[in-house]
Amino acid sequence: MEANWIRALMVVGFIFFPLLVQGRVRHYNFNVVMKKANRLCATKSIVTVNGHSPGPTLYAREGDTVLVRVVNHVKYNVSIHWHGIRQLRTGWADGPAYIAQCPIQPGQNYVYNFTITGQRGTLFWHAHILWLRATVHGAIVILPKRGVPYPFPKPDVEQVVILGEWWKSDTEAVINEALKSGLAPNVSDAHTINGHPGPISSSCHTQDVFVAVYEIK
Ligand SMILES: [Cu+2]
Repeated sequence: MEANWIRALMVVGFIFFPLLVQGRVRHYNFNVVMKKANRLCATKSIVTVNGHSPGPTLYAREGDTVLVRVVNHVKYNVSIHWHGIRQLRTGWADGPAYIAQCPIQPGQNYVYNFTITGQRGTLFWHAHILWLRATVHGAIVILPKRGVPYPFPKPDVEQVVILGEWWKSDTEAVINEALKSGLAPNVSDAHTINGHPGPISSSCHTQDVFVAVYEIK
């Protein structure tokens, strides 16, 4: 009778202990697609992840494994770098094109597979080829393991803030021109908060303004 108990406990332990130690697997789909964007009284097509710039925020806990399937639907070669993530024995998931991997060609896909070990906080991901990072970027929020607090009081609200830049012209044209001439690339037309320049010159488009919605409990 007692042996059965021990056996049952061992079975439960074998199932749940690895879950506690290793964490969950988090799946994300990144569809790299073109999208029309209106900013600073001008419209242009930009490269995005899932039609948004900044793209989706990744959420994971320390110890989790992150799987991101990137499908390339644009005419450019693409790769994504997980900025600040320690790639322990997963160098092929780091992202720099022609260094850690061959870029993902148009019509192709690639699954980034890495485990987050020994780090927490907010990092970011971005394209790591050409100048696609101008619009292909987003945040990675790494929460502590369940039951482990941050070393500061729990905030009332949390908001991801990504600072970027906006060029009215196509960013690939900007970098190509600079490489051809040998001169510095044209400076951007505006800085952005979460992809929005703000109503700086005039407010042609509602997309110029970033609006944060808070629910304070
Ligand atoms: Cu980076």
